[in-house]
Amino acid sequence: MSSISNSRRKFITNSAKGTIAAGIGLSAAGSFISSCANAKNISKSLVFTNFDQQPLPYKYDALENVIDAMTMEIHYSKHAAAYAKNVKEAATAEAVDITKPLEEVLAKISKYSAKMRNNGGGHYNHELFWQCMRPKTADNKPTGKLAAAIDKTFTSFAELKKQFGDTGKNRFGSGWAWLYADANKNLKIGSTPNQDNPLMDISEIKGTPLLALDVWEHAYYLKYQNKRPDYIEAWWNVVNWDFVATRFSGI
Ligand code: MN3
Repeated sequence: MSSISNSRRKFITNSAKGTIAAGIGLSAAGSFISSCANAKNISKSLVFTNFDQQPLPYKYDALENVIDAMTMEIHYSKHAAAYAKNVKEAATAEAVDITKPLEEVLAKISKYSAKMRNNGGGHYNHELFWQCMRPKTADNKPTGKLAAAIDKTFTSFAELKKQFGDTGKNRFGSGWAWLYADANKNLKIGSTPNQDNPLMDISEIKGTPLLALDVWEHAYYLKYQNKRPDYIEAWWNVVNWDFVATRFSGI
């Protein structure tokens, strides 16, 4: 009797776990679909709800050959989650209306605290970074108007990769490499330190971010250790050029 009860209990527990796992799978699929739908609608703005961290648009192991699952999990659920939590704290302390786009705060970041600058930038940069990636595809490269603009500006996609890669490699310490559009809609490549970005009024480079690469050690150290150039070279395989093209068409 007792053993029947135990196996029944075990069955129920396992069934519950199965249901939860299936739920997570569906929810991840749903958020992936909705983020694709959102990507069609966004132009300059990323879609946030009350500065909340959005669901990752793929599973932790989806980029495994380029970014290992443990790095992705720690990066998303620890580092990026902390920026999201802390920017909301800063927003409460500094009476910021979190129903408005975070971009509006970043554009006037010189008027806010260092906590807002570091965590507002951190939150925005990571939300953009996740969407700038997708599972590895063969012959991954930009197409259409974006490809034409890249050829016009940099002479070739290979040259864009070289300049962007060098910018990421040469960022001393922690920071980001960017492909962005300046006020005249010209494509530019640049880098920012820490969690700054081209939307910020204090930034040396200014414009609309199109493609973001995190070159903080936490983004690559478990798999690549000190070899940041290897991480950057591999990263081109998972760039979501459709997302970048959508942002480019919206500026
Ligand atoms: Mn990071």
